Amino acid sequence: MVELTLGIVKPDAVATGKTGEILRRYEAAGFRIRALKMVQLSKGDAQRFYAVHKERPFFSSLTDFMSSGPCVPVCLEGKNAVPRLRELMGATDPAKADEGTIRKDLAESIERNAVHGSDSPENARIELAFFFSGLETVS
Ligand code: FUP
Repeated sequence: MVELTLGIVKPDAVATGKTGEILRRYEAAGFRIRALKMVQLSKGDAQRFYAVHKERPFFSSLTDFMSSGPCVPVCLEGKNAVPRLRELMGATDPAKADEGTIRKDLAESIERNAVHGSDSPENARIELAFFFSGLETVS
């Protein structure tokens, strides 16, 4: 099934000049880019985006990091896009990620882990709406 998902090139990867390489990998894996921008989240934006983690011990540090510099949210289209993007990203902790995944090759740590990808089609819809209006998404 062709579906949409949200990828984010996170602030660590933008700051270290890996945006182009990550976008290249999305396209090389067969995803079509349907929307793209660069934004800097406020602390409050990051808290809203990661609200599901608000009780976790890493919430404060995670939301500081996510608001520390610009990030690049991307709307990606493809067959089974949600699970396929998760595969391409690798495990949350880059030390545990499979060879050849974005996080294995390009991420620094479990927190500064280079990319985000929605974990379900329902969350993809919510997260895409967080970053993009209908007008910003091409068909
Ligand atoms: P993922 O879906 O792989 O991005 O991972 P989670 O939704 O479990 O976690 C969201 C983000 O919280 C991760 F990308 C990084 C951060 N995190 C930590 O900083 N420490 C942890 O122990 C777990 C997650």
